[in-house]
Amino acid sequence: KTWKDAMRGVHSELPEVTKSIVNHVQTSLARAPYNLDDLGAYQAAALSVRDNLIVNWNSTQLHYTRKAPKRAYYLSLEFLMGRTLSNALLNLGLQPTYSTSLSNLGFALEDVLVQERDAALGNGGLGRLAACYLDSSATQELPLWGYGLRYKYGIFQQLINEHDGSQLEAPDPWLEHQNPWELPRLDVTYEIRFYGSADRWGDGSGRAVWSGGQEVLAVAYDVMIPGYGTKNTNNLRLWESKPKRGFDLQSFNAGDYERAVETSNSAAAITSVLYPNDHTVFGKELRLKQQYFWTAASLADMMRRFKNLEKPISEFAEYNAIQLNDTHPTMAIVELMRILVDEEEVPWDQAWTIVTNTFFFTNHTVLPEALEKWPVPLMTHLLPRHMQLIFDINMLFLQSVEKQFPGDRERLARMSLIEEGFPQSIRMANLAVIGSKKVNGVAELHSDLVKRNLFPDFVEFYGQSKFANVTNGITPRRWLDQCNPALSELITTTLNLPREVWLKDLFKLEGLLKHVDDAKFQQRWAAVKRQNKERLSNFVEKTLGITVDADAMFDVQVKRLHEYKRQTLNILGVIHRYTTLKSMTPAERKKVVKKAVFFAGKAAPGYYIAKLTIRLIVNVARVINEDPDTKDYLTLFFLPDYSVSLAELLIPASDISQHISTAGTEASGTSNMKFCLNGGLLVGTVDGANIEIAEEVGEDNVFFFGHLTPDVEPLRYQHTYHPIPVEEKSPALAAVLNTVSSGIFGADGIYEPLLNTVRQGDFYILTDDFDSYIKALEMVDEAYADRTEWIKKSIRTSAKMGKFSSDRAIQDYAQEYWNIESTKLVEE
Ligand code: DL6
Repeated sequence: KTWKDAMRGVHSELPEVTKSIVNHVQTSLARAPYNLDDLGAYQAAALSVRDNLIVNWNSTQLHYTRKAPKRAYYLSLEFLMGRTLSNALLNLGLQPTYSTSLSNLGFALEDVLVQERDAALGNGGLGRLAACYLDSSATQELPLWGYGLRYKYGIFQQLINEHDGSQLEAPDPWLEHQNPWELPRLDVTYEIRFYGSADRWGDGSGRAVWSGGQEVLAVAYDVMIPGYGTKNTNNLRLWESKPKRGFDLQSFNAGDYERAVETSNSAAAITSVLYPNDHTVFGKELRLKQQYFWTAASLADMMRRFKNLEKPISEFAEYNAIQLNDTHPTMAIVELMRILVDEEEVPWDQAWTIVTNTFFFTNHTVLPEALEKWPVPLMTHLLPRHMQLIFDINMLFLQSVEKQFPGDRERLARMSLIEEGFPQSIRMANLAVIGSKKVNGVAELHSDLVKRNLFPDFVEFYGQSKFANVTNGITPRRWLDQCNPALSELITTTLNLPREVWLKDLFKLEGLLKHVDDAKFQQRWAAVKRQNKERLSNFVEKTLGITVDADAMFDVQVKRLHEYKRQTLNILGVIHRYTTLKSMTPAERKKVVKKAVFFAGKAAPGYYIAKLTIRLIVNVARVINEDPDTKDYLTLFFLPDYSVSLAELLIPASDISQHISTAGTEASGTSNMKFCLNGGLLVGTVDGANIEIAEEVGEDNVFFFGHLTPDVEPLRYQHTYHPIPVEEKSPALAAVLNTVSSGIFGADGIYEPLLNTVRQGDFYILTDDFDSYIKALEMVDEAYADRTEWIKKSIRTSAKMGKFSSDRAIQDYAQEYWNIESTKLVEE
């Protein structure tokens, strides 16, 4: 049937799904069917799928309310969700039905799916992890809600300047078209106060009254999170800020229209934009406003739900566990104290016991520039009552430290919530630690560094048991089944198991190991990779207008641009390969493994060196891809505007991916898991989750290089006090730096500031790691030349990725931290 047939009054004969799509076109979109485009078809299909989600979501929420289990809440300033339609179809088991219905209406599901704009409410790993955990908690039927902000603008769109190759930023108006995946809850609102004054009761109770200032309205938007293979549908509640009143009537009546709308504009500004920095903090008032607005609204909401249970307030922690995704939501600790002490009149000590049994804190980075600190004057001005509470918490905490370590003033100074200085500032990480029941890092090595380098005093004070590890995970639904349907199909037939089984128990992939030597299976495995490489090549050709040879080895590094992630090392390595190729005879070149190198990632708009790195990559690509001597052997691409959707294209196509941070700097990394799950091999340093990946897949299936974590500090010391010239340390690297300086990738010394980060100081130890990096890449070439062995490595890698399912990670949290249980929706 064609779309037109469908519209000729034959509704009653159409299958339910087709009818529902048609109805949405006519009613929700109010569009005429005959000239409906792919975007319209996407919107109608999405609304139709949403109808299913709403039914399941409602039943789940009702079920949770009736059962009243202990709930967990995941507080994250970032949720990098990507597209929803394909995920919802998969999880609801409706993919084939919608594919057929759309096809009957004249649309191809693949064309419709790509119409959706990514929901990009996050910067990178931290936000995507939150999204994976939502998927897993719904799949595991755990009563968990996410709480975040409904930014009007997500992470900026990245453009590349055609003239000089630099990054340009444009806004991401992702809500421009209707967003079918959210339900505005105009009835769920809270008033959130800022500024004003806090007056203590002065009766020794610690209580105070906070009044005056500005009040802003938090309005809830609910995003439905379907579980895979279950009807359980969890909720992500995002808050939007709105003025409490439309505008100031007094100013309006006096004819001062600008003033009349000023407050309303400032209220709306709170949730207008996501801060685009992932490892640096700037201490801006608007950011603190975002953090408090979000945590206060979320806690008010939890409190309202808890009160409906009619349990004594002393049981709050028995019904609620709150996970702090990094320090961004730490104000929730202080806000819960405020609610308990000032509003519920709970005695201070009891209130603190409730708080410290409710919260759990995950640290996501050891980089010092990411540790949040708020100036005391700013906190006093914006949240006067919270500042009082922080001082009180600190005083009582330091008294207890003093008891355990009498007279140790330096220790007190280090552990204090207040850092001395002009002005004083509040150490949010210390507050998160003392206000939480447990603290964890996100990979074994990182959790160790958290204890040893970040919080050693706190480990001594509280003991080891408060500090633990939960290695990150990724959802195999999105990061295998959805992004790599051909591989998923091959796995299902090879394991001879329904995909529902292995997608929910990823350890089942180990069953592939017994087929590793089967030549037919190897061929099929290689054919899937090839197909994915062609899919990426087509995309590159469409977007950049450059042909990519799918026979080449695809080498990918995609992640935020950051000095510690060392994209610089990679691009310098590419230049080394290029100059080596140039120095060869044509006959010698023919023996070299052909390679296509891909980069993608955004740099924070104010991060000069990271932006300069992008510029270098783009300009090196321009030279290399045009060079007739080498272009058949080496090509280079910077794909603009990296996103979840672009990752879904790139990851299945990689032969090798690079995770090459300076040892001890990458907390975990999660894209390393995604690449390996899709049969890509890993070049990496002994850092973050790379280590655990190697433990699982075997060291002979990864390409490790570089110095280890304990070497890094001594090397930095050496660089500062006994510097050795690059020429001496690594002549190969010195030659590469000189090639860049020579101006062939851009004259006028534009890259000198970037090169100087290596030549002088070299904080990220590129000079020390360069030679072993090049060696590792040579070993990759060698291994790749033996196609059969390579394919076996690829199969073995994928087969051993069970540990890295986010289902395992979320179960760790549920059992070891939150103490919540699976609460399956049973229909009555
Ligand atoms: O835990 C998720 C992710 C890790 O995999 C990365 O290694 C880490 O860099 C990232 N951390 C951040 C920093 N955010 N803050 N603060 O994004 O977390």
